[in-house]
Amino acid sequence: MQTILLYSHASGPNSWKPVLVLEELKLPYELKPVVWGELKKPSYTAINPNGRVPSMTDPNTGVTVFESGAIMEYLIAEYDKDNLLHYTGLPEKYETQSWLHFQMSGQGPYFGQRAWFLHFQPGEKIVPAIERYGNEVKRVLGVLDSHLSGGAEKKGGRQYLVGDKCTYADLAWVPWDWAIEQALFIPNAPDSVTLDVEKEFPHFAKWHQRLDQRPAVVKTKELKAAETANSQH
Ligand SMILES: N[C@@H](CCC(=O)N[C@@H](CS)C(=O)NCC(=O)O)C(=O)O
Repeated sequence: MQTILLYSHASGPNSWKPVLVLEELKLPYELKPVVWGELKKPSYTAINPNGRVPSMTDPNTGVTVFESGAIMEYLIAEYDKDNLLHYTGLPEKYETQSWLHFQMSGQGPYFGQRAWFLHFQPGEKIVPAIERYGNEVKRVLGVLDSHLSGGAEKKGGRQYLVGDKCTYADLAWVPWDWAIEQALFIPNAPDSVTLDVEKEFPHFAKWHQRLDQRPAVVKTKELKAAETANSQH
């Protein structure tokens, strides 16, 4: 099998979502770091018209894919032949897709905007925006926590979002979840939205810890730290 090329950036969470699948499935891949200044240049928008990372080219099929969720789905469809990270039967197949799409629409943008307004928005801090996205982050965590608690339907709670195994949908949430306590709810934030993850969302916290212990997740986290240290921005 030829090496899959993943265009990425060390510091954002999105590039690390497909890396988790590549690591879990033990596929040969190479990270092709793209510096921020190159993202909107034609040499890169030819690969990803949206000028963001990640994107992927696979010399084995000649396929190019952009958007982290789409890359995960591609890798699963093409290479998870033993169904390690997905289901083929109903309803689990579509439940898994639902959780991935919720991650793409509910976690990525809200967590991302919280980070933007807290850390990167130039000029004065816009507190209502920071607060709005902080509350949305908490709302999304509440949805996960409630589902993982299992409710009356599944006493003792769920180990994973769908069925009884870790799927690509669980993994999709991990890189943004790494940022919650380090970057999204920092002690000197200029708003009044605070968060104690373990106390407020205990089922979510246990699930995240469970995922964080997987060897592929540990390896990806180490790789992210090493790439961040070497990154040229
Ligand atoms: N929905 C996209 C979001 C991609 C995205 O926003 N990536 C960030 C890095 S984590 C990026 O490229 N930022 C550069 C920019 O906004 O110009 C995905 O999930 O792939």
